[in-house]
Amino acid sequence: MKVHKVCLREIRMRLVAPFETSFDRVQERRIFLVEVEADGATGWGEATAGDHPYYGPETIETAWHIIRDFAWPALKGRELGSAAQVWDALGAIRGHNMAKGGIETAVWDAEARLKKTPLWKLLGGTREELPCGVSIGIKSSADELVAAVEKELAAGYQRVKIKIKPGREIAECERLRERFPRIRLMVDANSAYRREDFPLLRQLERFFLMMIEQPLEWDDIYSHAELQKQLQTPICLDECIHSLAHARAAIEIGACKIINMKLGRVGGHTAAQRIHDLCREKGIPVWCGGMLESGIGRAHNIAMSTLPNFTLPGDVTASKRYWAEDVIEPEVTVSPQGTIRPPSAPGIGFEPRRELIEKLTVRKEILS
Ligand code: OSB
Ligand code: MG
Repeated sequence: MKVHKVCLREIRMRLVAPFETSFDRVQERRIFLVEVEADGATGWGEATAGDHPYYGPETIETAWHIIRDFAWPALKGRELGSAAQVWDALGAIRGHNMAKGGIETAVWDAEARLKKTPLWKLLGGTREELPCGVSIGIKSSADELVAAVEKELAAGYQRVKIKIKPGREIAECERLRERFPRIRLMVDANSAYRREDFPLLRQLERFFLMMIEQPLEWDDIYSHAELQKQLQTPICLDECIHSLAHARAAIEIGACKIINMKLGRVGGHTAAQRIHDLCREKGIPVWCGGMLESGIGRAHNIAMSTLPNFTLPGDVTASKRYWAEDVIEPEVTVSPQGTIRPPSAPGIGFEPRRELIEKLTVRKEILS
């Protein structure tokens, strides 16, 4: 297989409601889509970088530069046995996993379409019904938070994650536990706490959280191991895990008991499979995180989540939770039991809506 042509494209999509984390509040999402042509088939991927380097180091601008000036030259004219070789073909490029993931996942989609098979099967997926959770952004009041949780539970979602930041976490968890004593509840701090906050984080133990996601700094695996020693509640790492080596280090020193997998943060399906396999061997469950993706990224998340060790509910939800109109056909839907069934159509299993995508495009560049 050879990649003949790449189309880089930025689209703008407005979220149905603003999404707030400890580092950001977004309503207008800039989305970077990558389309490849390989042996006559078309494949789509999403590079999940955004406006700013406040989640991880990349932005749309850096990802565009890396794909155009380094990833594409590394792939151009190269005979690939399979999409599984793209990750290693890009091996000279250090970091920039969202850029790599954008193009790598697109090649996987193209290969699955060439083989007329669903991508999830090509990846070795086995799970036919995926449990879904929701990620609820920071709200302006506790009443609003309670109402948001109520709505998601009524829709069937199987676990609730709330975003926290220092100062309101205890009161919010208290309020939610009073109202919903038995739900599967977890928190995500997006690195908002420091070593001085260990006593505060220990107070979260009484809420019986499923896990505390990424409490400490994005590059500080070691301090998470120190914190985990003081906690019964499992720590789940998100921002800290950019590679197989990070995952191994985190597991071996006891920095986490669970890993959040994101295709962008780890660099695509091959990197995710390798981390998945290591976690499986070590008895560490994984789940699929989200980056407010369009339907393209969502479809790839679904495919990845069919791997056997994705045993916990992911942040993969219905298109309509985020978008009035998604860029794929059909949209992603969730059953009343809070599950998603992987599609049976070839490739990512959803068709990109070209006309809509064209209409939403603010910039485009073709590489050939
Ligand atoms: O930390 O998981 C995160 C969104 C943007 C950046 C980081 C995160 C998130 C989410 C949203 O939690 C998950 C989703 O897409 O539903
Ligand atoms: Mg997170």
